[in-house]
Amino acid sequence: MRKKIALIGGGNIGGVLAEQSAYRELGDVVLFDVVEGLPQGKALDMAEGAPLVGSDARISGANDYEGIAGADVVIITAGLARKPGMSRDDLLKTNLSIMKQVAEGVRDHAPDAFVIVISNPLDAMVYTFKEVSGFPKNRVVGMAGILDSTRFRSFVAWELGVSVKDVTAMVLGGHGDTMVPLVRYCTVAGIPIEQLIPKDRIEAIVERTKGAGGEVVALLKTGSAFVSPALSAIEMAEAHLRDKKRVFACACLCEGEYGIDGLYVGVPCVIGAEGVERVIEVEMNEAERSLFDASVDHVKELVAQIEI
Ligand code: TXD
Repeated sequence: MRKKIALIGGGNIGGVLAEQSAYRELGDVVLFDVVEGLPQGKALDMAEGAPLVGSDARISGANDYEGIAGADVVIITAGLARKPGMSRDDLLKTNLSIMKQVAEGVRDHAPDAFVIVISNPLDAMVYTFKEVSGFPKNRVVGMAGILDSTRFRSFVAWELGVSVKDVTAMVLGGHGDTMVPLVRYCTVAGIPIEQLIPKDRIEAIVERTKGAGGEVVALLKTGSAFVSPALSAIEMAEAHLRDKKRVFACACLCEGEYGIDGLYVGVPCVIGAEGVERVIEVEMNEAERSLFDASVDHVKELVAQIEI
């Protein structure tokens, strides 16, 4: 019996999520959107391509929440994406009302699901979903740090001309301009990058990582990055579905960890069959901790604007 994966939002990221979920046979896929025909059309197109990748996963589209009934995993991209010149925070008001509606739909039709929130502003949206749905914190997580860490890894690999597979990195804090790429924890096959890359180039890579989302938005002009965000969420979903105990930077509800009480913030965590199985507290030096605390303060300010 295949698992059921519901994708709430059938747009740019939702389409890649559906394709990757189905073609990797992570489970049967239901693509949900409010636009009539959009999820059904995308699902039918992907289903017709399945013989070419040998996938027997069922793919369908829905405009009613009944279609997601009993989903084991829910990934949420419902909401507006940035346009050039916009910050992620500019999306708060519009996406907040959407997220409340989505949280009620998921609560009522997929009450046992593991939920990955992608919509921006991420730290506020995942908090909103948790508050409205009432789901336990291990079953509600935000996708952000894994994407930011992946971007950091790519930039380091390109700088050194090495395989992306051999670069590990961690970006913590809020998913915005205050995010914290932890240089000391970035290695190439265990070798700290401070032994391999000059300081000024590391600083340039850190800044590019923090601005990477905006760099793509400026180029696309009509939307934001969608392949790398989708692939990041797929890693998280697969870690849960296959109980892989992967360690990722994700937006997790911190209740005491890092001295944070009751906020979703990007921290290292272990994802397995139970969802977010634990948060890992890493040591930070004074400079790193100061940047992390400033990022947490920004998340606090953002969440303070939310009226549930
Ligand atoms: O790292 C991250 N977390 C970010 C997240 C990385 C990139 C993109 N980030 C955010 O994801 C972005 O700022 C948006 O808030 C979401 C989705 O981005 P995407 O590029 O997929 O946006 P689209 O293509 O506009 O798709 C959004 C879909 C669209 O088809 C709408 O019709 C649908 O959401 N939508 C809804 N679906 C269900 N229910 C409701 N109420 C609804 N409203 C809109």
